[in-house]
Amino acid sequence: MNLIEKLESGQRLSYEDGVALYDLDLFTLGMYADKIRRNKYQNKTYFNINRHINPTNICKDVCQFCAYSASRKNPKPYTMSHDEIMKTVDNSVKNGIKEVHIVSAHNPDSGLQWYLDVFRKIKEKYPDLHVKALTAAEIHFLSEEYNLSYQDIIDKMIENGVDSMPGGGAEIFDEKVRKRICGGKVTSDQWLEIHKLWHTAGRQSNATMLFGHIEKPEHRIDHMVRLRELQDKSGGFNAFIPLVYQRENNFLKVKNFMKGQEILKTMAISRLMLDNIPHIKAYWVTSTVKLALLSQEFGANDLDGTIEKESINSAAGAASATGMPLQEFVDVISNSGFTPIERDSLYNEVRDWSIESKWKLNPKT
Ligand code: V47
Repeated sequence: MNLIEKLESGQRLSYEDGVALYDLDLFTLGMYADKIRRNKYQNKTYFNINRHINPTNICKDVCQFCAYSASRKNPKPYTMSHDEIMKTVDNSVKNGIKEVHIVSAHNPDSGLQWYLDVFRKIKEKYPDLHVKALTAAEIHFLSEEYNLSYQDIIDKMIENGVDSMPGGGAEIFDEKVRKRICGGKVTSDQWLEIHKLWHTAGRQSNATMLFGHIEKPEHRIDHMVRLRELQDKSGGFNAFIPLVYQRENNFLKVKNFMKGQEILKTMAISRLMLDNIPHIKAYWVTSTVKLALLSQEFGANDLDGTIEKESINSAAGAASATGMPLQEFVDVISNSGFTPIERDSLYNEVRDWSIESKWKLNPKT
């Protein structure tokens, strides 16, 4: 069976097929990715009302792509107090957030208990607020600092109110590329092992991929195949999030920025390769809002959320420092021809905002 026949029949694609997909033209890829997306979700695009909190930028690791951690590129170290974090959560809850997404640098001074206490405080005050916290990279860091197993840290996270794990820290699994861009932090096998343990505990998580730096298309496909293999066994990944590399204020010297076409191709190929991960998220923070909206026609069915404030990607040039107001978020999805569906953090549908918006504009209808 040739590649087009496989795409027509929906047969699982091999690593070699995945690499060959990059030789197809964008519209062919888009057509097949869109077909799958529409079969599963029709015209719906999911988003949630969330808040990102990045409590500290002091980091023991030096990832070459990172502009967020305090270093000679960003000489402004900070650590938020629990009071500051709680005030932020209080304000955001008043603004209607349903999820708080807490990820940080690997700060040896903060301490495991510091994290656990803040998760517990949030959960005690707001039992219905979904806490998505700690990347596999942070779990690995904490396990080394405190000489605890991954399982110990995971048990403590669950005891203290963490509901799900974000997908950060995956970067690119290929060991040679990984060594160059973030040698010294969690390895690919360890990242996958931590998510496997999390899924075995009955919990769900996401998976990211950082692309558009020094990696090649075959590394992206290898990354997707490794995730697909784990998902076959553990089944706990909700969403795959291809993160477009932002090139400002960091140590990686990347001359050629990816073209929009390559970003859309990667979005479509993610949908085609990852037949067992339900949601493909176009993270507007790194792709730009315009490309995220276009990605809806190239396999993506989720646009993350309103965010309110974001520090990691905005430090490297993304226009996400202040999030996006809810009405604007809903409007851009509607105006691009899709139906904005608010979801909870585990992808249960909460509200159809196209109806809500119409009602707001004309309360009598
Ligand atoms: O892990 C760091 C990435 C990630 C850069 O799980 C960069 O729902 C681009 O993981 N250019 C953090 N990316 C963000 C993240 C995430 C975001 C949204 C949703 C979810 C989810 C997870 O940001 C890091 C790293 O891979 N990152 N520097 C940069 N220069």
